[in-house]
Parts: sequence; structure tokens; C-alpha cells
Amino acid sequence: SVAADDQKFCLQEVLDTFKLCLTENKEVYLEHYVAGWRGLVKFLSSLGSVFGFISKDAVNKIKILVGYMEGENGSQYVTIQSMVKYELENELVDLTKRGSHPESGSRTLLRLHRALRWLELFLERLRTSSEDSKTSVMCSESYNESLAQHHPWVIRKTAGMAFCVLPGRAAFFEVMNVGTPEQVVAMLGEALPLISEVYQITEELYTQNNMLDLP
Ligand code: 1PX
Repeated sequence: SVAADDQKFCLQEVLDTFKLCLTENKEVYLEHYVAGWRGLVKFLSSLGSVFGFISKDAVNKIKILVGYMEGENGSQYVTIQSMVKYELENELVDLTKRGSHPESGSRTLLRLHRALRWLELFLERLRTSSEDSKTSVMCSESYNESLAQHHPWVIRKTAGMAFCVLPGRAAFFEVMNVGTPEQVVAMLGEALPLISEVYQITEELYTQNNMLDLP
């Protein structure tokens, strides 16, 4: 509706896109997965230019995936499962070292998948945080437990500096534009199980296909 269009950015809508991700037989629609990330990146940009180097990488990965979805073999890129199957069967994935397919859909999505684990951990911390909790601490703890393990020192260092300028909990909740802190907590409680399910299903797929370490 027009009224809804007038509203400013609301994180609830973004997290809701993860609801649309799962098909009936628990596969993950690439289109909605990518849309979820697009929304998250928009949110990140609203936090300031310090996070630009992070959004830039995410946007780049989103573009790669959209390129495949809209490309001539787009019908193979409907779900993450069909993408992985197609790319593996047609030898379109560099499995052990970078070669002729450095930007496969599978390796690109794996980067976002690892970041989704960070998101899950961070949102869970936000959800259970108290008024005096620090977003920078919650963010870096979540990062260290997940994504950091895949990043070289320089990136970890730069990310750590960016976390320091995150707004405090109250301001952060406000940018989320969901409502009162209680409403934010309730919204997170609803969104988290969906995000975790999408994460788990993807994790299983990559484990089964031995693809958790794609270069
Ligand atoms: C209510 C909270 C919502 C917050 C939404 C924030 C969305 C964050 C989007 C982050 C997307 C990060 C994707 C990173 C993918 C990646 O690991 N790329 C690296 C490897 O790629 P390559 O192609 O070389 O194998 C690449 O080197 C990444 C570089 C950029 C730095 C990544 C730092 C990630 C920090 C994640 C935490 C975001 C902090 C947001 C604070 C709210």
C-alpha cells in the first residue's frame, strides 16, 4: 500500500524475507535469500560509511548471484540446492584451489552463508541483551565465533575498528525501526528461528557435498 511505501526502512521487513526463503520441501529460494541480504546491506549502509567496505563486498556477492539467476542458466539457480547440484554436475566449482571458476555461485553463497551465522549469533545476543549491553561487544563476540575464523588478520583488524563505532543499544534499536525495545525483542524472537533454519539447511547441504571449505 501507499502508506507502507511511505514508511522508512524497517528491519522487520528484512527479516521477514527469510520467511519466504523455504520451499515446501525445505529447499532455500535463492531469490529471497538474496533479497534478505539486500535489505541487510541497506540497513548496514544506514549506519554510516565506516561500514562501506563491508557492504561493498556483500553487494558484490549479491551481484554475482543475481547475474547467475538472470543469466542463460537461470532456471538452475532457483534454489541453493539446485544451484549446487547444477554447478557440481557441470564442474563449475573450484573445489580445492582457485582455478577457472573463482566466482562460482556455490563459493559466493558460502561467504554469505558464513555471514548468516554471524547474524544469527549477533541477533541472539541483541535479543537477550540488557540495557547496558554494548552492541560493539556483542558484534565482535559474534564475529569472533563465526566469520573471523575465515578472515585474514587485516580484515579482522579493520572489522574490529568498524564495530567500535556502532551506535549504542538504544540508538541501534531505534535505527531498526521496529518499535519499543520490547517489540524489538519480540520481533527478534520470531525472526531468529527462521534464520537459523535457513542456516541449518544450507549448512547441511554444504556438509553433505563436502563444500564447507570452497576456495
Ligand atoms: C540488526 C542487525 C542487522 C545487521 C545487518 C548487517 C548486515 C551485515 C552484512 C555483512 C555481510 C558480510 C559479508 C562478508 C562476506 C565475506 O566474508 N567476505 C570476505 C571473503 O570474501 P572472498 O570473496 O575474498 O572469499 C571478504 O574478504 C570480506 C571483506 C569485508 C569485511 C567483512 C567483515 C564482516 C563483518 C560482519 C559484521 C557486520 C557488522 C555489522 C554491524 C551491525
